Amino acid sequence: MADRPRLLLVYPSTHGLGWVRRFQLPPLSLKQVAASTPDEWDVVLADELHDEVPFDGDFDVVGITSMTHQAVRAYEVADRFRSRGVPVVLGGMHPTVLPDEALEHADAVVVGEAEPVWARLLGDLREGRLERVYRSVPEGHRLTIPWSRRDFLAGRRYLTTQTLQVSRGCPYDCPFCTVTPYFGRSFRYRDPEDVLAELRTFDRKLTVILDDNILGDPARARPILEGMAGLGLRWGGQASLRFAEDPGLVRLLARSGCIGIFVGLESAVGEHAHHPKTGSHTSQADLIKRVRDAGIVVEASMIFGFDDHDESVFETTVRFLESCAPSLPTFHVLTPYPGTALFRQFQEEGRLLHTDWSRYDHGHVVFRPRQMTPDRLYRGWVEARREAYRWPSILSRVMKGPARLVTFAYNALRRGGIYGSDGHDRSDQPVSAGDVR
Ligand code: B12
Ligand code: SF4
Repeated sequence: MADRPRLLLVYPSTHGLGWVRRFQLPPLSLKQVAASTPDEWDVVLADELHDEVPFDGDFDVVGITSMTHQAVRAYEVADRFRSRGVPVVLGGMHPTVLPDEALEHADAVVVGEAEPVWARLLGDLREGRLERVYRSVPEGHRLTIPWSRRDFLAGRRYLTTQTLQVSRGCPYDCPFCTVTPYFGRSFRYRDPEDVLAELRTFDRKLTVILDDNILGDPARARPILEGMAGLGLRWGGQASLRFAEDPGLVRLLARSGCIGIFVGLESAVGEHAHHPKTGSHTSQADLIKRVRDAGIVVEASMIFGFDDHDESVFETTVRFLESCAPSLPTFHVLTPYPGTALFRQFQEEGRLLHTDWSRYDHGHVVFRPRQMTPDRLYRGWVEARREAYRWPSILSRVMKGPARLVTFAYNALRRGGIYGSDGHDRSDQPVSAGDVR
C-alpha cells in the first residue's frame, strides 16, 4: 500500500437523473463512513447520480453502500473492482439483512452501523487480516457518532450538503419497514450540545435532518429544537404526525426553523389507518391543518397494497388526501423488503413474485396482493398519482398551505416525473416458484 492509502466510496445507481440531480441530497451513509475513516486515508466519492465510477482508479479499498433496490448495481460495481484484485466492502441496509448474499460479491461486509467498526476494519485491511463480517449492534438510548463529512462532496451540486441525523432507531416496528430491525427498538438521541455545535458549523440556511422521527421522543427532541431556534436555519425533516397532538410542540417546531415535515400516513382505510404513530385523539385532517397553520409544509406518504386494501382504496385515498390537503402527497406500492416481517409473511405464504431486488423500490408490484391482481395494484397506483397531480388538485392544496411558491414548484416538479413517465405496465407477472427464494 502507498503511504497515504486511498478509499473509494460508491453510491450505486443504474440511471442518471439529468438536471433533477441538483435537487437531491448527498448520501448521508457515505458521509458518515467518510467521517469514521482515520485521517491518514484519502477518501474519494463516486455518487453515480452525478459521477462515473472510476473503475481504473488506484484504490486500496472500495466501500459500496446499498439499499435493496441498489443491490444488483452494487454487486456489478463490486465484481468489477474485485476482478482487478481491489478489495471491496459492502454495507448498508441490504448487505446487513443478507450478508451471505453480499459476501458473494465482497471481501467483507459491515452488518449494521459503520461508526463502531469501520476504523478497525480499515486497520485490519492494512495489516492483511481482514475478516469477512464486521457486526455492530445498536445499544442503549444514546447515539454517539462523528459529525458527517462534507468536504469530499465538493464539485457536485446538491440541494444542500447540510444533512445530519439527530437520532436513530424507532420503537414502532411497522411490519413493512426495515428501520426497527436495523437501527433498534428505541430512539437513540445525540447529545443536544453536540448536535447544536455541528449545526453551528453550517454556513447556509437550508438543512435537512434525516431522522425517521425527529420528534419520536419529544422530551429529548425539545432541547435540540430550543437550541435551533436561535440559529436562523431553515430545515426539513421527518416525523410521526402524532406530534401535532401537542400544539406547544408544533409551535416549537416552527420556532426552531422547520419549514417542511414528511409524515407517513400509510393508509386511508383499514388497520394501517389507525396506527399509534399517526395520532389517536384528533383527526389526521385536523393535525395536518395545525401543522400547516404553523407555516410548515406537510408532505404525506401513502402506501397501496396492504392485505385489507381492495380496489376501492385508490379512490378513497385520493378523496382522503383532498380533505387533509397535505401540500405534497406521495404514493408507494407496498414493498416487502428482506429483513421485514412482511417479507417473511409473503415468503411463507408463497406470495413473492420474484427476488429481482432492482424492482424492490415501491414503484413495482413484487408480490401477489390479497384482494386484487398485481396489475390492478400497479394501475391503481399510476391512476392515483395522476389524479392527485392534476393541476386543479395541485392548486387547491397549494392555496391551503404555506410557502405557496415553493410548494407549487415542488408539485410541478413531481407532476413532471409522474406525467412524464411512460405509464407502461410494470406489475411483475408471476414467475416459477424456483425463482422465489
Ligand atoms: C433520507 C432517506 C431518503 C432520502 C435521501 C437519500 C440520500 N440521498 O441519502 C430520499 C428521500 C431521497 C430517499 C429516497 C428513497 N428511499 Co430512503 N430513506 C431515507 C432514510 C429516512 C434515512 C437514510 C439515511 O441517510 N440514513 C442515515 C445513514 C447514516 O444510515 P444508513 O444509510 O443506514 O448508513 C449507515 C449504515 O447502514 C452503514 N452503511 C451504509 N452504507 C455503508 C457502506 C459501507 C461501505 C459501510 C462500511 C457501511 C455502510 O453505515 C452507515 C452509518 O452508520 C432511510 C431510513 C433510515 N433510517 O435509514 C430511508 C430508507 C433508506 N429509504 C428507503 C427507500 C425504499 C427509498 C426509496 C427507494 C423510496 C422511493 N421509491 O422513493 C428512494 C430511493 C432513492 C435513491 N436514491 O435510490 C428504505 C430502504 C429499504 C431497503 N431495505 O432498501 C428506507 C430504510 C426507508 C424505510 N423505512 O424502509 N430516502
Ligand atoms: S414509524 Fe416509520 S420508521 Fe418507525 S417502524 Fe414505522 S415506518 Fe418505520
